[in-house]
Amino acid sequence: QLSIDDIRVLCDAHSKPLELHFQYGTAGFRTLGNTLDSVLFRVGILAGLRSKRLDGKTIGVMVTASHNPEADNGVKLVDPRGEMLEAAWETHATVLANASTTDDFLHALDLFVRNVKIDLSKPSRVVYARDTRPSGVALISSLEDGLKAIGAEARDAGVTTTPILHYLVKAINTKGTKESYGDDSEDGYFKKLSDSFKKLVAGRPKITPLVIDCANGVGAPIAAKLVEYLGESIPLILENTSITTLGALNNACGADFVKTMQKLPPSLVEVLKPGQRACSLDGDADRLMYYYLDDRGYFSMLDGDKIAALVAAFIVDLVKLAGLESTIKVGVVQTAYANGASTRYLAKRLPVKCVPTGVKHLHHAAEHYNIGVYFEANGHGTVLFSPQAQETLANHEPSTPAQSTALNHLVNLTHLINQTVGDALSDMLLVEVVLAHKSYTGVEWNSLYADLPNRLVKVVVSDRNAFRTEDAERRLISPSGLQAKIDELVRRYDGGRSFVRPSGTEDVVRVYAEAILKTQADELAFRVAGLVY
Ligand code: 16G
Ligand code: ZN
Repeated sequence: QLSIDDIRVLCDAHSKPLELHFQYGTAGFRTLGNTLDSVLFRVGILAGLRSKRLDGKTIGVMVTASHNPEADNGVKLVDPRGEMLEAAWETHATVLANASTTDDFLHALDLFVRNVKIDLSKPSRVVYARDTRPSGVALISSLEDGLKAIGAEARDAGVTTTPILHYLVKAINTKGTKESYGDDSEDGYFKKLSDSFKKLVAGRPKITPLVIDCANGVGAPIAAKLVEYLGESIPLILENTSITTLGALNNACGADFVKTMQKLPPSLVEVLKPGQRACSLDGDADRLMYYYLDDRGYFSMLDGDKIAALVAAFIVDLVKLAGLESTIKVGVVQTAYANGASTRYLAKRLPVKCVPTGVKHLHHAAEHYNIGVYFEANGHGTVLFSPQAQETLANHEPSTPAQSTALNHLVNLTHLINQTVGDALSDMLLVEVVLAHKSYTGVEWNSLYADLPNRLVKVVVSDRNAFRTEDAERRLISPSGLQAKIDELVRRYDGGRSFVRPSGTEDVVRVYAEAILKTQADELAFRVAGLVY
């Protein structure tokens, strides 16, 4: 039973800084790590209540700020099926985080418990983890106080990646059922990935060494463990593994650096050889960027769009080969940031849908297909197999050896892919499987289509909320008249496309433009930015 006195005492010890306002946004709560003590305590209570509301199912809590600078930190909740927190609770989280005093908080809590009809006598279970950020240690202990205050049964998953935490949540909640997602341990995760990977590349030519930029984050120790499980099946060279060097995390390395700078992390200049593949993880290992140096040493980047193109085309082919073309429909989900050339490439092969930015939008749209492939250009993405698709794969009787092989590959892909959320390490192995099957080097993969030159700029405006969009953020509905002016500009550029949207994570408006020529894409972006400003 809930003891208000216990909560009060602990809450007093985690008081909210008066001047700060917190918001549960697309990436949970995220701001400077040393301001988040009260938020973590309250999130502990909220996670316990969410579990009670869902009849004692296990809820996940991840402490991370992903690709952000080292001083930032954040926290997000994971629902029982391993998915992002239900949207309505994002609002509850924001309200509770902003109650200014202990009394206000207890009052808000009481109101919330009654409104949402939470039966406090139900059990509550929470599993939590953090990335390698120095502020994480203290934040975890604030979280633990919150879990203690609500009487939750707590399980510490230690220092691990965001996708492993999502995996654990799903594995715990499906344990002992026929939907079992795997053993609910890191070991279970590594075994699941490495066993399916080995089956998928069996009989293929030896894979050439792959360099992994671990962003000096949690991907480093986790990739090091994965290496042990993968054995000889793929040679991995781990770089940027300094997780205890202050200031190193995401600094001039990692997936976000590569995507925004469109260049090699300086730390890899001496490491990467012409022709060799490399990839970068971000600070919590849920984003992935590939790249290589060509024979002349020029850098080429293979982003989330290129991964989507590679993977979707491979899966479509396997479904055909397995004789399941008419029963299993494959589709792709992208955002407005997807390079126009990738959309054209994909749309020739399968249905493509565009949704607003943010993993929850992509994930939900992908659930509408039998097999849904979703990737953001920034490298976050995964593939979802619907329950019916998995059932079909399990029960289909192949009529030829070729069908049987394709069917096996598809089944193994359902194990290799972390279907709960984008997972850089799982996605990396997926890419390696496709490259091995196609006998592609980075060059051949890159030539599936040529990226249209593009430019992203951010504009500081007095009120970003004045910018409202429609059509999956591709058009503005306000400020009035602005979209017509953008259209008028875009018409003057060969292959021109541009859109403006308010950021969900920073107090800015983002302008994206692409055109046939690099100079034109730059010019279009800056002229549209001029309209916005
Ligand atoms: C968040 C989103 C990411 C999106 C980014 C856009 C999740 C887990 N993360 O990091 O998917 O690409 O925001 O940021 O949903 P922006 O709104 O500032 O452009
Ligand atoms: Zn991340």
